Amino acid sequence: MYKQILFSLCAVAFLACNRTKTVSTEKAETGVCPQITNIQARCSTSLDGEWNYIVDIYGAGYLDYRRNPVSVKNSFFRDRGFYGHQKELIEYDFDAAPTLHVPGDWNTQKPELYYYEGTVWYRTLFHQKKKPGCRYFLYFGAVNYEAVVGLNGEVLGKHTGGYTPFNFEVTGKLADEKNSLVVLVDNARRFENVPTVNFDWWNYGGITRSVLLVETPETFIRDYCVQLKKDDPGIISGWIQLDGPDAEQQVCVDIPELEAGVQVRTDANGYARFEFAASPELWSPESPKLYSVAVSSESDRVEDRIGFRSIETRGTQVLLNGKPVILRGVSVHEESPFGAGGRATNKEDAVQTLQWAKDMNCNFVRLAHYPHNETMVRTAEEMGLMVWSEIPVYWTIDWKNPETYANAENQLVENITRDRNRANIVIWSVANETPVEAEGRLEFLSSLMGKARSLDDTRLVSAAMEKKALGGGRMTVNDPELVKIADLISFNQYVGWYDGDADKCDTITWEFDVEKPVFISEFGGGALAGRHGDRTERFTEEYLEYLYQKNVDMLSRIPGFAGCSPWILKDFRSPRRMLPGIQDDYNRKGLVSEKGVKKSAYFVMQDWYSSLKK
Ligand code: GCB
Repeated sequence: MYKQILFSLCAVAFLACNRTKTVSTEKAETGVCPQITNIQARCSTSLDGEWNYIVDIYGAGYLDYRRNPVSVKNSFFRDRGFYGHQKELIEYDFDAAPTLHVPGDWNTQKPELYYYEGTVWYRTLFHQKKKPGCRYFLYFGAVNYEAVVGLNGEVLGKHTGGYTPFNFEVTGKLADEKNSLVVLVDNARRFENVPTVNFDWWNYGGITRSVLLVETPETFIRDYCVQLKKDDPGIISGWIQLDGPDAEQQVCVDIPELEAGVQVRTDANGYARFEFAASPELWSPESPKLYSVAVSSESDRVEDRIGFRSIETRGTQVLLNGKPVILRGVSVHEESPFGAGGRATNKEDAVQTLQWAKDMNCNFVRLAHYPHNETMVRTAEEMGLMVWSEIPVYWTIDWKNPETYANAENQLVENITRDRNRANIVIWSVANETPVEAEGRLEFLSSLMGKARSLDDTRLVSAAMEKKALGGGRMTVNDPELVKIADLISFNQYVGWYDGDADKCDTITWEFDVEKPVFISEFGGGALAGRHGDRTERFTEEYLEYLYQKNVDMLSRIPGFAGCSPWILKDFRSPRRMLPGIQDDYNRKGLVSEKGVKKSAYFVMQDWYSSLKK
């Protein structure tokens, strides 16, 4: 469907970034320009707030009655509105339409949209005083799942993938007075998408993260990488990428607190590598030290807070800053911790969620099953939590479809581009519980791992795999080929829930024929907070507590055990979970309920992690 509208609506739109012959190379087929990193440090105007919306189940805003695409001027991108032009036949009006808050999902803002999946038009109006010599970009933190973006009646392009940022250049497209920004959002699930049609979380639709109008100089610092050099903790190294006509410039990196820095010259592509000697205090969960880092060019300057650390494996150990560390983790979905549910969007959401993890004695969170918002990652970094960062290659992906691969890889690239300067990210994960026997899967996943490493060879790369019974109570990971290329033997196991009862844990011995750290990326079971009974009765707190005790005993016996991230910190919405009176659209595997009540199993983990700290 989008192909149709894009071909007809966007014919002229994809020149978005071509106003000057610059080193900016937009993805021509989508109109999206290369991602601007560290967006919160840029000069920008927030476009968050109340946006008018129109639910468009039949696609009437862009298709005619034969389902042929209408012209842009007859589509809702035009934002013409009946009440201003009552002599014309116009059957929509954004001014008179109700509003949704941006950022936010539509499902939890409007009861009538709770289960809605499909297309919704969003519109906001804004004014911007344009400064001569400046460039302007519209930046979206994330829109689930597809977004076609129009400004002042012109379609700028399309972005696919619900959890990563994207931006369009709008220099020369801003009006002097009022600007109309229209976004057509579609969260319909499709087989070829990433994730595909089947997943165990709520398909929250909408403009789920903040929208900014960003102002930059003509030539600006679009991206950079500043980190400890791999295998040399006495050197800080990285690169800078400029964007604009004045590509060759003097650029500097300066860390005043360390009295260290460097000056280099960018090449004709606006790119320069650098390295310089420095002895930073290293970032760690115990001491999450971040430094103010200034990156400047002749025409631009941007500041960041950056930490320095190393992460590697040696045999069955994970080494943080050269020392063995056990990853005391928990898995987390991006949902608000404050009862109302819906997508988590802000700092308060992040602090509350991560504080539950800290109070459980965690030093690590698995941000499942897709890239979480940047504030979440940065808050975890400030609070001393290492992060497993993941893209939504989940379950039964369309492995042999090249477009599906390109989409997955694009989400990976956008995720790494946004977060490569975050010291707390220690693992890039490319998939979760994918079927080992599926044709094309191994090529798909090994290409993704290769891509992650080509973009960033300083972190670990893995995936959440599955387990396999070998007979006689012996168990192992079921993915020998992927284990060979991953840095960890990381897999989900549900002994005591999907596989037998909790006592089964006592009967199992784990064995692995590769010497790598073993990370249990999920285990757990369901309980409704406040529901009590015998420890053999499912969905009671007693069952869950016992399951955790037995799992903890079992995990402690795993040879090469390097950590775990039980499933999951908080009960989360999922339409797969329909048991009335207990689930009611919630996956109940949280250690904390959706209302913030800690279940007794939470304290099992808290005690165990406390003992592992010593
Ligand atoms: C899993 C999935 C996770 C599910 C969980 C469950 O293995 O990775 O997304 O939510 O199991 O609750 O069944």
